[in-house]
Amino acid sequence: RRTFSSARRAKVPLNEEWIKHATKELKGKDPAKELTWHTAEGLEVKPVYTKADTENTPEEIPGKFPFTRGPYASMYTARPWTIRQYAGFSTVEESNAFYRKNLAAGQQGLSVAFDLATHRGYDSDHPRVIGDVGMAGVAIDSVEDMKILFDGIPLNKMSVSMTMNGAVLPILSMYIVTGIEQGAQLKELSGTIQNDILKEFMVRNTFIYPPEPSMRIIGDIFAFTAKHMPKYNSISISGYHMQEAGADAVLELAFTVADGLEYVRTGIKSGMTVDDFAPRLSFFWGIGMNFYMEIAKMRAARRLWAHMIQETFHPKSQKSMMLRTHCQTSGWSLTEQDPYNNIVRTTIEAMAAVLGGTQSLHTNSFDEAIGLPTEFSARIARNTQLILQEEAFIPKVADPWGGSYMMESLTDGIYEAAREIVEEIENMGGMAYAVASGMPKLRIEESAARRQARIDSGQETIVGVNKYRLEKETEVDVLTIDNTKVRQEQINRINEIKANRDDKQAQDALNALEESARSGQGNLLELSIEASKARCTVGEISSALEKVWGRHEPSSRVASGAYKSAYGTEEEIDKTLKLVEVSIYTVLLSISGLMIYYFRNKMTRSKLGVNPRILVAKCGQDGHDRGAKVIASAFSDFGFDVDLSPLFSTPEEVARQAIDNDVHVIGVSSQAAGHKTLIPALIGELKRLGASDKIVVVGGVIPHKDYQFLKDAGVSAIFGPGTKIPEAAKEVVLKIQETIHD
Ligand code: 3CP
Repeated sequence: RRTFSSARRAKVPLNEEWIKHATKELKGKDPAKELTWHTAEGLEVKPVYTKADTENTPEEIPGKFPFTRGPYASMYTARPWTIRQYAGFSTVEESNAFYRKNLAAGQQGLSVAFDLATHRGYDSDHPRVIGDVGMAGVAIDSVEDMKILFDGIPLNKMSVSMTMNGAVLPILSMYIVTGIEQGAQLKELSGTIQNDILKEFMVRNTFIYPPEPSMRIIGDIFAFTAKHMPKYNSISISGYHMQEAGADAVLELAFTVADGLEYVRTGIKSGMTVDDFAPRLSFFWGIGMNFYMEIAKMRAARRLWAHMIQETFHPKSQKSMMLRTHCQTSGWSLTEQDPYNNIVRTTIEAMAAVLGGTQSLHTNSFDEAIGLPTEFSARIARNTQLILQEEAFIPKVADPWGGSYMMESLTDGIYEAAREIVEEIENMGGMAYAVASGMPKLRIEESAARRQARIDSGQETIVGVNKYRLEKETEVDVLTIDNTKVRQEQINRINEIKANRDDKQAQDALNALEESARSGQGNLLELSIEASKARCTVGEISSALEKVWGRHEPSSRVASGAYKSAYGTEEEIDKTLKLVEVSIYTVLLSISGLMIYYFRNKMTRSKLGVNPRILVAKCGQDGHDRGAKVIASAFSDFGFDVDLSPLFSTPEEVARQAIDNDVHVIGVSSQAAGHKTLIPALIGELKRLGASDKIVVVGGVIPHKDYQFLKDAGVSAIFGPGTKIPEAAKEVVLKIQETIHD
């Protein structure tokens, strides 16, 4: 059982008079005991709040330090949040058409999603990215691609956000060169680059280089944009991905603020004062289904950031302490089952983001747990925001929750709990040290496993998944991408660019980058701009630096014990484990009779040894590993021997690991739409190596229409989102038994 410090307990006891009334209503039961709720963060939420709860709450107004009530005084009453939908579809031509259509239909800012090959600094012709090109976003190889992406979209007027971290230098420089070649001035370019590498090492995994040189890149970007691009937000310090990876609200807030403090130190180290660049730091939160907590988190975040910056760096400008943020509704909260429910979920989450005072918002499409969004689902997602903005009169009041007994108490509670963790990290020496120690990653993984156990055990309800499940699910359309075609088109364009550029100019620019990486001299963004002008590709710019710094190799650990401890009592988990045995018994008994069961079971044990072995694998450049980590953790709690494949393995490498580790099962987790290319390649390689007896099961975001394709390719079982892990474990054990008998 977890224990929390006193910061998470309610400060003021329940109102005495209310207790009397409630006790009567509950027919004598103690309402404090019966009705007090503990959130996933361990925060105590009372059934009622009264004036006594806010006695110590200071009087605050929006637009004034510490900005709890919002960064701007007038907030949405003067200017509503920016409707900024995150999108990118395979090719630059399709993405450009989509952006233009959406802007015409009411979207107000752009947000570019890149494919995973681009994120990891590979050109589309690289052999490691065969299954990734154009799958989860747009493929960009050179400035020529970027120019088509923004064709007809004037970059001196439109603010553009780009989610890019690993390959931030080539991508940001290509955007800048596109702006220049469109005729814009640098000082006119407005938008945001994600550029948040620390959280990549913790959760999102699209890093390229090791931490130290990665932080130098950030310092160089801060310095360049502070000097030349005053309207540009140089970073989007992101908690979103932590929440997606399983962090609760307190962890998300604390780790993000701690990341922010580390970035401020990075900027100061590269020669600036805090006021030179801190006003252009921006934030990014994930907004899940815990409505009150999410609003309180956003209010507490602004207060915590303002206090920490003031106390640590003593800025002169108020703007240096003002937290502005983008929000995205939670992708993880979307369900594959009864998917139209996701429209409702997204609306609730969008309301929390808005009532929490976001500056910019992406609302998810309802079909994102099944596949890539269609034009129809994207329209509903955008209209959700338009309706909140233009029909519901929500923007008419700044911070409407201000003064609520409950909301102010919850804001204080989250502030204190998060501040404790921020201070713990600062005392370790800051987030760079904490990340190197693995502490934040492990805490997030434990939190993810605990949350999954709360859901699997029914402590948390998900309508249509663990309660009120439909007997028959409706099929919904999802977008299909012909990855082979996209890849070939990209390769043709790379060849054309290389054939037509001045090779010496390109080589000189790459040499200058390599030299700067080696010597530590010069500004890497400035040099990347020269390389992009010379038509060097994303892959070339990335490898010029990789030659000096190498590629970062992540290590994988399994957070065992967390699933089991949150599932319930030891007895319950033992019951689940027994269930596995009983179910094997029942199935085998019914098909083959007692003797055969006895025989099989004995045989299985002697062949399996003590524990079944599974390799939990990610293939290709898909670094979304929450699912893989939760499965690894839970299966290990169920008694499996679990190996985790290194991230970014090719199908061939996964096959080799499975043979070397002598596993019975390979469980591939796929979140980035690469399954139709990567899984058949894995099974083909197993066959080639004479290891066809290895069972392949797949989990993650797999559209139903692809199930048969995967089964025909040799996949034994597919576990979609919402599968209860004990049931998956049961099925996997059965599959192992079957194979061994066959
Ligand atoms: C705003 N302004 C106002 C008011 N409100 N002026 C007067 N009164 C008001 N009430 C002004 C601001 O000062 C600003 O001008 C301008 O209007 C725009 O407002 P803003 O608040 O800066 O809004 P915006 O430009 O939309 O910028 C929002 C932030 C930015 C700051 C958060 O960083 C941003 O857009 N971030 C988006 C990040 C993003 O899209 N990420 C996608 C992640 P000045 O500029 O002149 O001051 S997608 C990841 C998905 C998962 C994955 O990774 O795979």
